[in-house]
Amino acid sequence: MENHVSQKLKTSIEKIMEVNFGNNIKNGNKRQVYEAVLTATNEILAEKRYEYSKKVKEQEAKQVYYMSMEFLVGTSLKNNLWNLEAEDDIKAFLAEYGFDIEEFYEMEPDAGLGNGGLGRLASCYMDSMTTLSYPITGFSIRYEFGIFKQVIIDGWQNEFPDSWIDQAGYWLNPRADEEIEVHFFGNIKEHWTDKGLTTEHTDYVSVMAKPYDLFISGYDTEAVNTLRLWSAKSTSGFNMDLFSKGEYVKSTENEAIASSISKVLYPADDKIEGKSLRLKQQYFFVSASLQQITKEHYKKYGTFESFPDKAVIHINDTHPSLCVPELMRILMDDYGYVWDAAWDITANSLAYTNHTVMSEALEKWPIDLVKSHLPRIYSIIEEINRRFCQFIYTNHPELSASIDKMAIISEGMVKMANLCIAGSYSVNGVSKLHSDILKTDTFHNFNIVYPDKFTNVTNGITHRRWLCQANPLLSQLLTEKIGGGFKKSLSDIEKFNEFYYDEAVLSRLREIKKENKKRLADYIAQKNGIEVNCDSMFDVQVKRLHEYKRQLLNVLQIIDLYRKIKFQGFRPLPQTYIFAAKASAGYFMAKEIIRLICAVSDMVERDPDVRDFLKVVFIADYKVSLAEIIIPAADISEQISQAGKEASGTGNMKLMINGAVTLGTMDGANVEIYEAVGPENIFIFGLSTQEVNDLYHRGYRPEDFYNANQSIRDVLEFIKSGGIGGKNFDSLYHYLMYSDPYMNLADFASYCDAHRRVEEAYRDEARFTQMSLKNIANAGIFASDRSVTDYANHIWHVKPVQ
Ligand code: Z15
Repeated sequence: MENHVSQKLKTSIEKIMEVNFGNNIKNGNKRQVYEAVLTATNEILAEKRYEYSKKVKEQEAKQVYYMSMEFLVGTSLKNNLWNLEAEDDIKAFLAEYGFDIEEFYEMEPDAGLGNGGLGRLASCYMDSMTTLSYPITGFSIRYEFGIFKQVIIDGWQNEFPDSWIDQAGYWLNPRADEEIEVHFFGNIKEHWTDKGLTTEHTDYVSVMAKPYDLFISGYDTEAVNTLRLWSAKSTSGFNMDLFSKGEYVKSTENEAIASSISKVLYPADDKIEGKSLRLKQQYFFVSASLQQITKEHYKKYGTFESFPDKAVIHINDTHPSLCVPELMRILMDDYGYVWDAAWDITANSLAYTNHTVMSEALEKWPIDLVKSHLPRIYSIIEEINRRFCQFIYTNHPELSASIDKMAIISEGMVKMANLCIAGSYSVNGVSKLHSDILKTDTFHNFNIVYPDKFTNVTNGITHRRWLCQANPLLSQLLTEKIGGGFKKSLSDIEKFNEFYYDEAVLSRLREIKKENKKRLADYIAQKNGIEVNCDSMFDVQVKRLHEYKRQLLNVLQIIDLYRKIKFQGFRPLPQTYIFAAKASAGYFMAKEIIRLICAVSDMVERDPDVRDFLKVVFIADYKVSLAEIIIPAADISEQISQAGKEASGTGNMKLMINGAVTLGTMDGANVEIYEAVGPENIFIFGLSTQEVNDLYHRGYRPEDFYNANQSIRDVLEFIKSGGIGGKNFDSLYHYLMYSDPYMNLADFASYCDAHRRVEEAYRDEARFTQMSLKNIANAGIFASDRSVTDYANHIWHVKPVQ
């Protein structure tokens, strides 16, 4: 039975072909029909959005405003059609005219408005909130260029601009009627009025923020939410005087400076970039968003007393931390509230998620930078800091010695995490382990002062994209065996455990994995020119390239394996190692690791003694749409970060739900995967967080592990001697021997041993498929539907709007 939405879509596609192109589908070219399909789908969502937002308004429902510098949206066409339950109909409809919907899917570029886990999490949460009919608005920047395109030349990563809007701009709905002005630089003047001492911001530079709304669909719901992306432009267009004088370049300078704010996403994941433009980006989207939110609230309620009951502003990592002083500024300067009243409203409306404990990722800004760019904001931060320190001295004299660490301003810097903790009513980590580390270690003192603020919400993923859409064969099998209810409530997937001994189901699982491996093998053949054996075990490590994630440890094991095959007659199970990762552009060590992976790949490929047992593939340009091809094909999921460093991980969950078995350390959400599947369905190795800390405090010396282990010596000397294709990797050799900050060498032996256990398990086909089934069937708790329900009930206190 054809649904109502499909019918509407078809009519609309036909109409758009006529109106936009004076054509019809039959005679249309691919580009025209592509545009018509996207435009029609967007229109359906716009209509649904209108109906839903009316209900939200009528019910005066409390709303979530999710502030994030990143939303890693990926592609939208397939997701939207699938959510609208119109995919099959539209596919058939297009096929009637000789168009293959898969080709349209491939034409759509990823909206790569994020780096990695943090940005993708934000997008998963938008999907789940919408599916569960909660009102949420995401706020971010309409970057003209998303995360760079990665091209590998001779093993070295090169970056190219990712211009996505031409081909995917159909989803962006401009709202010129809601432009907002944001102020930078200038001076502040204080003067007395009948309201007391007031502060005026003068001589500022204005930038206009123009919103573009991207509609977020949900599955089996009336709800459609919006992701509002702000674009920067100058207030004045260009300078007509200069233009008339023939100074063409100069005449457009102001516009160029203003629009640079929304030009490009910073490509550093988990590492701070203390640049002026980055600070401007942060304030730009925070200020525009909060001005809009407060304006709407005031129009409706005429007061901000009710603000914390009607709105919660979520700060995704510290990047939007200026929400704290900006909300204070708006309440005081624009609406006349006095400090205490403004603080009461602010500190009861903001909630903060921390995503890392790595010191280089904990944001801090030089005082001078904040002061010059945002003088009014800086003066407010100073006052927040003064009162905060006063509070600590008065109420926690025992912490006086720690005041430098806890202060919002100290050592010439503004400490953004401290600002967020002081200014939010809730602070959460993203896995049980990570949230514990926040309380006992990173923010130990804050936990003494505000014990009730700290909570945990373990991350989750939307299984609709990562299972149903990415792995339709597995989704089909699940539907046959346990019914389709899991699409809306993933806890149903637990029923799949019943098929643990069902030979037919186990063999179906193997067939499905094989098909997915073939799909990936085709991609690899086409892009890398490498033939991989689909009967070999696919071992996958896909994520950003970072030292702490230890792709290097993975390569060391591979080199060890290579040497044992080549020189010691070892005959392992045939295995294919698949890597994909972007390194941030200026991160030398990360790029060296990519170069090493590529060199090992070449070396193995050229060696007839080895290549039938071992393949190594580095797939370039990892992104959401590529992840959707790689992840369903994985047998083994490598999650090998140094314990205590990966806040959660979410790739681990995507791989698990697609039947990959985790090979990992007790880090982040791996700990909870371990609890969910049991020790016999996961491969755990390496030092625990506690052991890492102990070793660190005793003094870690990588040479000790070198001296104690023959394999480590062989591998390191092999690298040093030019064994890897005659290439020079001295920098990596020295890094490992004399620094090794993430203790690769300490975990090497245990990691190699884990690999042998993996091989042994994989050789027992029946047993391995059972492990795989257990992983699928116990992935229910990692649904982002569960995560957002936790947020809604325990942090945001919001209810669905039906
Ligand atoms: C990022 O992707 C993450 C943390 C950060 O502080 C930044 Cl700046 C970017 C990741 C964590 O590394 C990862 O463990 C976690 O799963 C993800 O955020 C989502 O919480």
